[in-house]
Amino acid sequence: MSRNVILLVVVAVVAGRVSIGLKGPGGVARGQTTTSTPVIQDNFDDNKQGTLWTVFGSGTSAKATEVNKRLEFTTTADANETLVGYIGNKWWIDPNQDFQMKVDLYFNVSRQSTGWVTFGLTPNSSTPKDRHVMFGIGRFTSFENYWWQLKEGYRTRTDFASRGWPSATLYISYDYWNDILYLSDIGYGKEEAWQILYDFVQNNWGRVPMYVFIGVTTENLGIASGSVYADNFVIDKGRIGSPYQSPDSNDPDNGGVIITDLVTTLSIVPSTIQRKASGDRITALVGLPKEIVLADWCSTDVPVLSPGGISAGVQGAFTWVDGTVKILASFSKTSFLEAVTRDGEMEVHITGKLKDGRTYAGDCTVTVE
Ligand SMILES: [Ca+2]
Ligand SMILES: [Ca+2]
Repeated sequence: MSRNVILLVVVAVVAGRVSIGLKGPGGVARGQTTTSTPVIQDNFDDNKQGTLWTVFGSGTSAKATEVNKRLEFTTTADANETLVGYIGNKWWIDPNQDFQMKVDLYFNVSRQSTGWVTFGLTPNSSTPKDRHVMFGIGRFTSFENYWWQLKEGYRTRTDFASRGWPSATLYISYDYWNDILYLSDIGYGKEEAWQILYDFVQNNWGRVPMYVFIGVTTENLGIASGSVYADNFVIDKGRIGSPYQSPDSNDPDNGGVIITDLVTTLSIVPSTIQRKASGDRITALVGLPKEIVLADWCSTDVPVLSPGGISAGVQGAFTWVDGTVKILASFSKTSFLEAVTRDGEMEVHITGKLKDGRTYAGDCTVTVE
C-alpha cells in the first residue's frame, strides 16, 4: 500500500463527494443498491433490529441503535475500549467457501480522541472483543484514518492509513483455496487489497463458524447521535451457516435467515471437552419451552450437533420435575474433535424437529483443551 495520500479529486456519481481512499480515490459511501442477488443484505431502513441481528456489548456508555434508516452508534466520553454493535443472530459465515462482504461506514467526530466504526468477523459471538479481525474508519488522537486489527487473545496485529473523507465503503473477502483474507476500500480480492492476510484460517481460529459484526470501539471518545453510523451491509458471496435457518425460506425482512420455531436451552456434559480424556461421548441436555409436552417429542428425528453436523447416537426425552420436557442426546466426541481443530472456548449448537415438524435449536459455550 502506498502511504502517500494521493490527492485525486473524484466526484462520486450520486453523492457528489470528494474522497481519498486507501489506494487513491474511492471509498465513498454510495448508498448503493446491488444488481446481483446478495446472500444477505440490510439497509437498516426499517429502523428495527429484527431477527437478523442481535446487539453485543451494549451498555449505558455505548449503544448501537437502528434509527434514521441506518445503524447509529453513540458513546459517552467515559466509554473506554468497549466494542459494541450488531452481530449475526444465530447465523455465521462458513469459512469452507469463498466469501465477500461490504458495508458503508461514516465517522465524523472532530474531538481529538480515539475511536473507530468497524465491521469484521469473530469466532466467538458472545465476546467479539477478545477474538476478531475487523476493518473500519475513525481516528487515532488527532489523525483521521482507516484502521484494521486482528486480535487472538494476547496477540494483536494492527495498522493505520490516512483518511480524507468521513465516509467509506469497506470490503472484506476471503479466498478459500489459498486461505487468504483481503481488506479493501475499493473492491473484493487481491487486486484491490490494502491488507492481505495469508494463512488466515490456519493461523487463527481454524475452520469454525465466523460471526459477522458491525460495531464501534472508542477510547474515551464521546459520540453523539448522527456522527457515526453504518449502512448498506451486504454479503455478496458466501455460505451462511445456521442450525436455526430454514433452507427454503426467503423472508426479505430477515435477509433470508429465519430463526427456528423454538429456541431451547442447551448444556453439554462435560462442558470442558478434553482431547486426551478417555471416553467417546459428549452428552447434550436440551430444554424445550414450557408449552411443549412429551407427546410432541419425535423419537425418530435425530438431533444434530454443530460444529461438525454430527447426528446423535442415542437420544431420549423425559419430563423434568418443573414440568418441562428435556431431550438427552449423546454424540461422538471423536467426530466433534475432528471438526474442531483448535482449542479454546467455542459455541456449539443443537438442532432437531418435533413430531409436528417444528424445528428447535439451542446453543451454549464449551471449552476444548
Ligand atoms: Ca439505510
Ligand atoms: Ca432492521
